[in-house]
Amino acid sequence: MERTLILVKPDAMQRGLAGEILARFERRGLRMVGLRLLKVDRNMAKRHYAEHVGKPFFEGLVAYITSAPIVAAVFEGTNAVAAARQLMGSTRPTEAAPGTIRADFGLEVGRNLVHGSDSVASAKREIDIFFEGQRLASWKRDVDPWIFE
Ligand code: IDP
Ligand code: MG
Repeated sequence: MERTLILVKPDAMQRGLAGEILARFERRGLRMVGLRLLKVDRNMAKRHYAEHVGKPFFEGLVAYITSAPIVAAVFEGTNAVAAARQLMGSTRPTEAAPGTIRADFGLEVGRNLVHGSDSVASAKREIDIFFEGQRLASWKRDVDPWIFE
C-alpha cells in the first residue's frame, strides 16, 4: 500500500475546484486518510519545494502557493503515487493528456491546479511537512476488496 500527498493549489481553490479535484482521486479508488485546509507560508513552501530553490521560477512558485489557502490530502492505495500522477497529467497543462486534471482545467505551468508526490520517498517527506505530528486515519472500506486485489 502506497501513500501520496495531494495539494489542491490556490488557483484551484479560487476557482472552486477543490471538490471536483478530490473527487477524481476518490473515484479512482484511492482511500482518503488525511485532509487539511491551510495557508502555506514561505518557510513551508521552501521546505516543500526544496528541489526547486534557486530556479528561475522559484519566487513565482512561492508567491503562487502562498497566495490563498490550499487543501492538503493524503490518499492511500496500491500504486497510489503513479495513479495520482496519471490523474493529474504532465506538469505543463498543454502537454497533459486530455481527461487529466491539468488538461481539463489548466493552461499554464504556473497555474496547474494540483500537486502530487513524484515517488514514495517524496510522499513520505511531504506528508511529514503537511501533516506534522498528526495521525492519519487508519481505516478500511467495505469496498476495498473490489478495488485492491
Ligand atoms: P510537478 O508539480 O508536476 O511535480 P515540478 O517540476 O516538481 O512539477 O514543479 C513543481 C511546480 O513548480 C509545478 O507544478 C509548477 O507549479 C511549478 N513550475 C515548474 N516548472 C515551472 C516553470 O517553468 N515555470 C513556472 N512554474 C513552474
Ligand atoms: Mg514535483
